[in-house]
Amino acid sequence: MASISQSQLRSFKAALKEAKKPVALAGAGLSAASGIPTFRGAGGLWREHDALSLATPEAFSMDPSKVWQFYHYRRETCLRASPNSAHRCLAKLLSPSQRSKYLPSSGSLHLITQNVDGLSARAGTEIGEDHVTSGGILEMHGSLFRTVCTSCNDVRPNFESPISEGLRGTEDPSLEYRETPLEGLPRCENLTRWSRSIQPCRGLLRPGVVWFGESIPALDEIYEILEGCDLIMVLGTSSTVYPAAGFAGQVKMNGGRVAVFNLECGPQDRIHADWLFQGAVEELLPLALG
Ligand code: BJW
Ligand code: ZN
Repeated sequence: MASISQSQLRSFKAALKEAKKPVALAGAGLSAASGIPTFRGAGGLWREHDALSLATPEAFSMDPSKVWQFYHYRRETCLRASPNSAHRCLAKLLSPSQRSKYLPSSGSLHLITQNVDGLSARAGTEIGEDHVTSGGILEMHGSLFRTVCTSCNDVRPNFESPISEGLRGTEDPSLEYRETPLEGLPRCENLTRWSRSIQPCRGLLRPGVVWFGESIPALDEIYEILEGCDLIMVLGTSSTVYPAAGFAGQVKMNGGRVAVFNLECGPQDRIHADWLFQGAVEELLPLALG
């Protein structure tokens, strides 16, 4: 059970209640209690592979079968998982009908999540279209439940289980790895004109996530959200992956305050934190919101 100083708790709550532009930045630790493995902790391995070594465009072009089986396994895990108490707390802060208990009456929260698991949205808050003005959830590293066609660039939501027939059954890592032939991997259904007929594109799909070395599509929007942010809650992230790892420092530099909630706080956290709540976020956040 997390132990938490009552005076720290009171001062954080008071600051949140006065925050003009609060932001929450979430990482894998937010979903750990839902059974979703983090990247850098125990569980950051899939079969014998470091999860991070599969999260690159190079890994996908070298071995699309392996990378798709890794993402198929994660999609299936997430589809079976449920949001935890930390997701539900954030959903209350995001909800127009409940947020006034925790935020100033005119205030709204922006949740910038690095997670691709869709659990924050499933906790009750829709992913907004206009994040900058209305608050809401921004999935900065994309989503497991979106695909992008490598031929025609079509982007669409996809919650199919399994995502393709060729991947059916491969989500069980205790079974021996068998390569899925390219034609059995997820293929694009986008209708495309081929000379006189209209047919599905059939290009190879990729997961709609942001891999290392790729740009963050919503970065301008994020910087707009961070501008004028006077309180950022940093929740369950190792703060080792940029640009997200720089957000707390940026808020601090602009005169804002930083509250860190993490099982194991790292050096980045200690530099910036005005409040350092060490423990499980699914226990700490309900205490902090009371
Ligand atoms: C709990 C808990 C509980 C556990 N309660 N806590 C500047 C300097 C150096 C390098 C770069 C730089 N700018 C960009 C780069 C390159 C690169 C980068 O940052 N590399 C670093 C390794 C140094 N960044 C990029 O390439 C980004 N693109 C970019 O910046 O484009 C422009 C550019 C490109 C190249 C050069 C320069 C500029 C893109 C980054 C994309 C990251 N993608 C991934 C995969 C997404 C898809 C997928 O899920 O498969 O995103 S990698 C992975 O890391 C994933 C995560 O979102 C991300 C962050 O991980 P997170 O969430 O912090 O998880 P963990 O596991 O690290 O930590 C868990 C934490 O939870 C721990 O602290 C635990 O203690 C805690 N915890 N249980 C509370 N119950
Ligand atoms: Zn296509």
